[in-house]
Amino acid sequence: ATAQIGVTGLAVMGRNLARNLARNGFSVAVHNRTPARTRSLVAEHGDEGTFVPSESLADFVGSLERPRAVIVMVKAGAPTDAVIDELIPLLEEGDIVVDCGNAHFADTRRREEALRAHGLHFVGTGVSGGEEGALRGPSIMPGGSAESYQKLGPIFEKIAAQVEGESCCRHVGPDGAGHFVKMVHNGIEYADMQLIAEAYDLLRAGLSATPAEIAEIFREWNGGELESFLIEITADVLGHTDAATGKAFVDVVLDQAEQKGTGRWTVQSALDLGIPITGIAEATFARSLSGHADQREAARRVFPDAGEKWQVDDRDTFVEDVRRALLASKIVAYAQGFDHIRAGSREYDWNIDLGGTATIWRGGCIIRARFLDRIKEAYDGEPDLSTLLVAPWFAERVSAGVPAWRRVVADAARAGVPAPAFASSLAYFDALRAARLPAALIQGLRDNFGAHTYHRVDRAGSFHTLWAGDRSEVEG
Ligand code: NBP
Repeated sequence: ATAQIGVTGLAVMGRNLARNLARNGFSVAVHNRTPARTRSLVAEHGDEGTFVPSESLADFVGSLERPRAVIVMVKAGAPTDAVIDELIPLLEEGDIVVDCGNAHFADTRRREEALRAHGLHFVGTGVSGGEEGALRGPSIMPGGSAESYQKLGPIFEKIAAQVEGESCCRHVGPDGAGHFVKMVHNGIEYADMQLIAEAYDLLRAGLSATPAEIAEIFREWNGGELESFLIEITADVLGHTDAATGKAFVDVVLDQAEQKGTGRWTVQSALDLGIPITGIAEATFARSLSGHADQREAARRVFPDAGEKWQVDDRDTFVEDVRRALLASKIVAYAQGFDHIRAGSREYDWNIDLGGTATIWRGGCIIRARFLDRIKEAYDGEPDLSTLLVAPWFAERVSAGVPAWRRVVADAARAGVPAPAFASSLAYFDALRAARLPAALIQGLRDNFGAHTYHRVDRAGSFHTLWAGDRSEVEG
């Protein structure tokens, strides 16, 4: 046995992860169901490090040092279960199975429990950054036992992206914690992209600007507080010209956003936990809406555009307003995402370090951004922070942005430009800070039709009004 770690599943992600391990000096056992992939990896990249190829799973397992660490990088779902079932009889107590696929955290919890019964560690690990990340340094979110992390930590922390000398990998928490955090990461990515798309749409409508002109605005924004990978590539995509037609690339792409389902998972989980992640939900629904071409066509016919042109008065003020509204809405989306992680951590006893999570996302992943440093500072400074919105750095930006935020949302509504994530983030902010919410009326209605009772502001206890009787109040 000579290999320190193994990878089974050598499609694009597994192949690149194995290469990353080898390039970092780790000896890597490699295996794939179809051996041709294993052979081509070794033939094309064998000189990058030490690969120990095997054509059977038994030989692969036999080539690993104990305790064995096997990374499974196959299609999520049934293929992952099939590979795990094949591995179990080949492994021995204390060995570690790492699932780096995009698994749902509930599946990870189930698998962890099943493998624990066999004396094996199961480590559901979120890996973000796509193909390039897997090869050059992804953001890595490992769950599973602390014991398994003793073996995996030094390896994963080395192959992960590094930002200012700090690794974008750290142990997230037990069983499904890693995949849960990866799921919320993807949800935040949905919100971030929707907000960027709305900002672009508003700039385009309000300024009658071309995509190339808007690319310039994003390039400028990337030099400031909004600096992030997504803002950077937005400038790139908006500035791109379609070779076939000579038109702006963004104008020749069908305007129907697709999804693989992690946004939906995030929203479903948030509903279960009772956490209002309105930004992520709006973003997920906005993608769904864009795909309903028939309904859009029907609505367009019945409610045609009035044809009035929207032209903002002052270009620079408007651009700055949109920037501030984008930053404030983005802060809301991250605040909600971190609330969701905290709720999951409490529900499943994961004890997740929120500031540490922000550190993992500073590099390697799609939502890498300058302001993640501020999130880390906020939670490190006050681990029980009630919401990121009230942490000083964020509170300042939100307060300073409120007038702009209101103008942008109002302008969008007047001009008929849909800005669901901007509007809903502002509504969330206003609801959080409201002295009184109309929830009191909802409680009254519930008591009226269903005797569901209510609490009073002036006395402890539950109460019910005899709505159909003499309207006197009784203890509920
Ligand atoms: P795929 O998701 O396309 O899966 C292909 C791999 O699964 C091949 O190695 C294939 O073997 C293997 N496989 C299948 Br399918 N069924 C199998 C079975 N029953 N037994 C054994 N092996 C089986 O690969 P990918 O695109 O590299 O993605 C791998 C994982 O990483 C997925 O979970 C994916 O969701 C995730 N992912 C993450 C990111 C990211 O940015 N984090 C990006 C892309 C993918 P074969 O060669 O014999 O058919």
